[in-house]
Amino acid sequence: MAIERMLTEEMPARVLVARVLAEAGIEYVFGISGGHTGRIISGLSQVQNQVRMMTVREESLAGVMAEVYGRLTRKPGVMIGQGPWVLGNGLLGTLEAYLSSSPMVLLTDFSDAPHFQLHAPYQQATGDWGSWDARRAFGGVTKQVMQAQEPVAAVQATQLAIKHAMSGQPGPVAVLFSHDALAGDVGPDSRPVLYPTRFYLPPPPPPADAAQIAVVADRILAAERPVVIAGNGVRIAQAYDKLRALAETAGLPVATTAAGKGTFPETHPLALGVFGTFGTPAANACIGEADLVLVVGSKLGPSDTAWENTKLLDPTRQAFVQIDIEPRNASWNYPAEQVVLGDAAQILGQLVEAVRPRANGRSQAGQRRVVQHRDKQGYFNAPEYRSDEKPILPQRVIGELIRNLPENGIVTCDAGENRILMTHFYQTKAAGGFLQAAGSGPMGFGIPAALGAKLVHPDRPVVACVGDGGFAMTMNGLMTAIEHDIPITVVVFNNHALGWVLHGSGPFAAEFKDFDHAAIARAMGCRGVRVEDPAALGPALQEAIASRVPTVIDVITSLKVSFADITSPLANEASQGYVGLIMEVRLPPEREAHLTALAAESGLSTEEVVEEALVLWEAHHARRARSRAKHTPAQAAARIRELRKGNSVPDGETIEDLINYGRA
Ligand SMILES: Cc1ncc(C[n+]2csc(CCOP(=O)(O)OP(=O)(O)O)c2C)c(N)n1
Ligand SMILES: [Mg+2]
Repeated sequence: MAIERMLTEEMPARVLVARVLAEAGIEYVFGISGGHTGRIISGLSQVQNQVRMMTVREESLAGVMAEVYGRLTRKPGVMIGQGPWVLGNGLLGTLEAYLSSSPMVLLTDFSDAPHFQLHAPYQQATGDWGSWDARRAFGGVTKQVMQAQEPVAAVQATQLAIKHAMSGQPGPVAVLFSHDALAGDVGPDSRPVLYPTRFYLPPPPPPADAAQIAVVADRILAAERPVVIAGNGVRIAQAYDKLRALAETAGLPVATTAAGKGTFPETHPLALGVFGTFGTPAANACIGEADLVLVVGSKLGPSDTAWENTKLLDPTRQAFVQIDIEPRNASWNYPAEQVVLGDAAQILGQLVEAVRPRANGRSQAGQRRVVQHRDKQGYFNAPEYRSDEKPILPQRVIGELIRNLPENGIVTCDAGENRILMTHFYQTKAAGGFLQAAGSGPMGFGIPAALGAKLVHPDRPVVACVGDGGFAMTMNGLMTAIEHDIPITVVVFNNHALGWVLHGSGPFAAEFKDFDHAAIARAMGCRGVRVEDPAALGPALQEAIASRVPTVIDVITSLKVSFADITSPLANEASQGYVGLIMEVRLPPEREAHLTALAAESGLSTEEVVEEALVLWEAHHARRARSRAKHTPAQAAARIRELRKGNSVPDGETIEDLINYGRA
């Protein structure tokens, strides 16, 4: 059948841009009107029954909501707004989409004024003298930048942006509209001719070559200790079911990357949880002894792989098979014996069929290996899940989330120590139940991510888990939740600090005052409760989920557990002093000699002295932050008296001095 033209009559370009989105099946546009994009938004008013405009309170929320919409639906999430603010404020989600391969389209503008372009009108982004350069700026953080200078191009660029965002490895594409592009009309006889948007939606990639699938199936069946590493690519490809089918058919234990957490239920008898730097010891043990590693949709970045510790992953003793949509991701950080390029869902489906006839008994064998590792290393069974301590331990908060969220619940994470603890301790019950930034790690991600996830899955309870730092960055998302009736729950791990920073490099510039986030939420029209008693947390969660009103639960949490406590020894061993992720103590050179002397005098190792200094430093911090550290001031004083005994601390040294040894 012949292909029809897009238009039968003349229409304004701004309306056609909106129509393209509707034709692509995109249900939401997130943003704030500004510059020339106001015209597109007025165009959107004409397709309201298909595309809903979600006005947010700040562009960073629009960016994250769009990114998450793209990640969960495979359709581009659209952010709209004026150039400078989509670039600057909206960067959180754009960068995340760029690094984690989420399809996204940015509809933004040059803020140019016709005739005056060379005289640098206010806010102009053409790159001419006196204006800023949107092409260059967006070029560094998107897959592609398109520009539209006249009406036909406005429509065409929108169609092509959708195509580019979805093709191959997905990502964000920016469309920069000039004033003139949105000011005119387009007719059926336009040059070039416009065609309906469905022809620009990329077809699914072709299936993998059958002969190669057969080879990979043979390798899987021949392996004695095969294991799967599932990454965020499984989520983008919506391959949850196929992953599960392959794991069950071939008896493959499944670990995920941190970004891939939530692609395989961690309650499944073949699940190992997250592996690597902040992973479960069971996952790391099983992967370390694997003879075949099937990597699905993961770049295997060093921060995931315990800094490429060869005790974990080592292609000289393990066969790697890698499934990826992007050739440049395959055989990148680890050489793979077999690379299967294509769509993860499709390839996993092909593999299921190929192994099924010969997979007898494999499922049981895989489960036995998982049980062994879980029994030996433990698996989501930390006693702290039920700790009654006050302030409440983060593990207890996570335990309550596990116990009180229904099977289909979704949690979204922010950045910070709370995210690392969630990654390590939270046990997902269903595929799709966990979402965190996969590429970058921005604070302020959790709330807009929950809003985006709730729009995609209105029938699943969605809980954003955020730190007090991250909460403040995007708490205006609660206004959007009220305005657009998006009933999410927000759990604040309120430790009055940038916990990650505090445990990484000390309390300087890392402490916060106590704010009543529940009261802030109530003032916005949400429900808000503060929880200081661990026993009150479960009921608070139950009520929040049942209420169907946006709710903030402000939980006063302890700083007692640090990311260092759950960092895999494999990562510490291989990090080679990588600063910023692995807690380490560096001393200025003049202190180094003193430390050695102190160690010699005290009979302790230098490591022990440093450890002691750190404890004292925490105690010092604890005094100021009302005792939330391992040692009370009294215990700390006793300890330093002990050190002073036997002259281990030279006269004239103050506690303050000793404390300072622990500081970078
Ligand atoms: C937007 C942004 N700014 C700064 C950082 C660096 N950073 C990572 S974690 C963190 C501390 C987060 O504090 P909070 O949200 O209270 O969580 P906690 O670590 O206390 O659990 C900081 C500053 C970041 N990741 N993102
Ligand atoms: Mg905090």
